[in-house]
Amino acid sequence: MKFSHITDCHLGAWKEPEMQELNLESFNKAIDISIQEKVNFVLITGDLFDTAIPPIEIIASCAEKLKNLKENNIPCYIIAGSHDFSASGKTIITVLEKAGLCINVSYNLSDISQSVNNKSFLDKNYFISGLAGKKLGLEQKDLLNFKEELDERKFNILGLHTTIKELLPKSIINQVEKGNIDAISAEEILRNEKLKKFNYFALGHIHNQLIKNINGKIFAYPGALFPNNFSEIIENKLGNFLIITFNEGKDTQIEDIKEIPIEIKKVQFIDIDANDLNPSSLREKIFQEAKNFELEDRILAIRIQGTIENGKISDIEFDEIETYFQSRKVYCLLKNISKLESKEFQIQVKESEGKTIEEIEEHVINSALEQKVISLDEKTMMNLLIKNLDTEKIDGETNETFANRITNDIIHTLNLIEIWK
Ligand SMILES: [Mn+2]
Repeated sequence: MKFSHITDCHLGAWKEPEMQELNLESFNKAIDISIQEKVNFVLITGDLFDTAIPPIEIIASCAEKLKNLKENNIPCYIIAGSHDFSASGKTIITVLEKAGLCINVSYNLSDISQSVNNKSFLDKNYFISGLAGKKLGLEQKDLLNFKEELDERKFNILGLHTTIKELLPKSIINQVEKGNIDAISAEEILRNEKLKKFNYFALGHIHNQLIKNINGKIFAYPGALFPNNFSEIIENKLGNFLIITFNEGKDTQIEDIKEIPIEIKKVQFIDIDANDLNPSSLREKIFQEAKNFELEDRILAIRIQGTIENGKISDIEFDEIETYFQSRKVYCLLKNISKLESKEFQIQVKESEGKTIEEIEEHVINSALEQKVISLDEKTMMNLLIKNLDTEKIDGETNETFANRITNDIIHTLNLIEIWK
């Protein structure tokens, strides 16, 4: 028998429509490959969606694809992750499940016994249970409370959406040991008499592909199905999932783990050092560097970092840069300027050191007045607004009255009473 292990699709995550489209396409492709490969079932180990209630068009696209699986009689098992899980239990996965498009095998820690009694597995050669990931990871002690008896004649799979210590790189394991990162220990899981009867630990949450045999059991993160942000685009470039083959019958074990990369678009990464440049020489440098690459129909990820010598970040003509790349026919331009600074800004920050918030506010308003960006009247009004907004809820005040009080104060300050009526 074989199954697809897919995780961290994060459908709906990207704000760029082009990237959102690729994200959906990657899911469609993974399902198409699973059908072609005639897998017996699909298991999604969390974060299918980026939020518990995603936009309608995202749900619709996903539901349409899950229907393909159903038409091919391939069950789709799912556990909720940390993104599509909500504490109140309100997740769109419930809707998909009620429509018969998937089977949620993740249980609350209190009713995990339900999983062993799940009728979906009565006549099957395999059994799946899982725990939903929570916003802050799941509790190791709750997991270790697993008390159900597994049928060892079956291939038993445990889906977990969490961080497993032993799979992390050494540098991060140190952080776990210092207590800076929460993680669950695989060795501890395997010391538990009940849990060690699972054959395959189907993991999600970590977006890199990490697979390890620990004491004869496989712990596997397939890697995210689609890169989820700028750094994943430049580091991972593409998404992945796994197809696992296991034998049936008495001596059930894994025969093969196949890594399936999903590449829909090529990615070109350009790293620009902005040190000692000004907004216009920076723009020229970007154009110069870009000449070296084939960009048509590619995702272009540009990272600009460093400190520009003169001018402000806002003086960089990003519109013009975008127009240039449109003419080069890039599929989508992603730019990261989170580590780009200007000398001017650094001086401002230095000047603010050791000052109180009020002093900084006064300084900013006064220099705006000096540069004639605002008038004296506007300065007076700004000070009043700052005062209006610098308030907190009074004991016993409801949200509604609190909001009304602030709104009324501002209407008076801005002289809007006539208009407001
Ligand atoms: Mn995730």
